[in-house]
Amino acid sequence: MKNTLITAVLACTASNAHSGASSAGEQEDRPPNVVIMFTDDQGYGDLSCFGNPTIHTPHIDRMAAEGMKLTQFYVASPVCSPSRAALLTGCYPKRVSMHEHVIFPAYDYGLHVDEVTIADMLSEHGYATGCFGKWHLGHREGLLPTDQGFDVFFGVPYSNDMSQFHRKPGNNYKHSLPLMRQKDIIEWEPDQRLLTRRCTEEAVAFIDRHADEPFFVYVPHSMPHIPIYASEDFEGRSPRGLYGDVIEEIDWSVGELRSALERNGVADDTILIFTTDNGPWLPFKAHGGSAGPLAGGKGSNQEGGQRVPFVAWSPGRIPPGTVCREVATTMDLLPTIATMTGADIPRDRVIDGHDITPLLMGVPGGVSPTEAFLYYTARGKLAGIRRGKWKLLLEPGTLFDLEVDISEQWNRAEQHPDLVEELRTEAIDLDQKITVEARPVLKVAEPLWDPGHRETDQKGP
Ligand SMILES: [Ca+2]
Repeated sequence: MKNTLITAVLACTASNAHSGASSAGEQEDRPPNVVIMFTDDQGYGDLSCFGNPTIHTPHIDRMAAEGMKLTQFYVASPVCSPSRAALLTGCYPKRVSMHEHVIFPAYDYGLHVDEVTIADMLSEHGYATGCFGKWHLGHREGLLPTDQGFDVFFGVPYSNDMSQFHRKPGNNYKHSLPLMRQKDIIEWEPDQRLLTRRCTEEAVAFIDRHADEPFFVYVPHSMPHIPIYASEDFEGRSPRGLYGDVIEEIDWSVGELRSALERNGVADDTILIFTTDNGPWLPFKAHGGSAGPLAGGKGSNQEGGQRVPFVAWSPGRIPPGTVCREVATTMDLLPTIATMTGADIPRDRVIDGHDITPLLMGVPGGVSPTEAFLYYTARGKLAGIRRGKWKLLLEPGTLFDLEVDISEQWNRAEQHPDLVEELRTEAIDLDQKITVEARPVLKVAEPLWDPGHRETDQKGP
């Protein structure tokens, strides 16, 4: 059965595979820098290189033209915190007990400090590490980026809506949005029009400071999560409206990071990745994004909730102008980065992700190492499984051929009852194993700041 499914998976398209192989086997003195841009709630259809007709993203398009697009790339949850936990640990959110929805300001837990993040792994390997943007994996003592392998943190600890959109008359909601540098709050309710620009400038300055050593730069922009804001330079530019302006400013951010790499002469020593944490937030209509041809959005286990745009660029490593149609996930990034940098992957624990270096290098005939991918709801309940081209959602028991039917329109369950039962059993078995093996979160009793602080502070825009 497995062989049948593997052969059913389409092979990678690698039109220039030879050019990517040149440095793959060479041991350079310096391991490559890693830059990951991880936007918030951006849809599969929100980049021009992924088909958007009105949003203009020339910098990301150029990354794709000179690098690789992955068209079947998944995040491990349709919401923020679990998705971020999976990216940074290479594990299903449930394995690290971060699966039960997102972290709110009053929550007393976060990703356990004993987990090995990509930042921990690269820090151990001699990298300078910085996080510039939205964290959202816990914000009490011991849970912040500087506790999880990052030398530097500049940004917001949780979502940008977790003060103004939750503070309504009569609901007693007192939490504010802090802007932080390391563990210090430098502003309450920062001007959100400037968040993308300021995080970009901090990341660029970090690259300038650390260009002489290997570095890991993680840029989880808080945009385009609602409430959306663009700076004056971008507001009113896009025919798509403010949402388009926000994406175009994020695209500018990609260009700034790339310029910093080139200015410092390290572009050829860097792997630059652009992707997003979950699908678009559709109820917000024009202020939410588009999943393009995919059904559903943020919070959904339809493809629009978890399949996201992915572009990787690394001159001399990743073959230019290529498209990989294999299944891959954010959980694959930790083991892949370990391979590409020579860092030690954690061996004392289970990691769910797989090394996709051969896919990114465009090795001809490369196939996905993911035999089965589990879908979980926003609240962490097992929702379904993808194996090969087939996707089963346990409730309501729909079966889709995702390579023929990307929009999940034609339920094939009645034609394939045996396959439905086989996939259901496999999903439940895999989930039970993860449940039994799950590692704990870290609970911290004392908050770092008084949640009611903001009442005397400045208002946001
Ligand atoms: Ca998100």
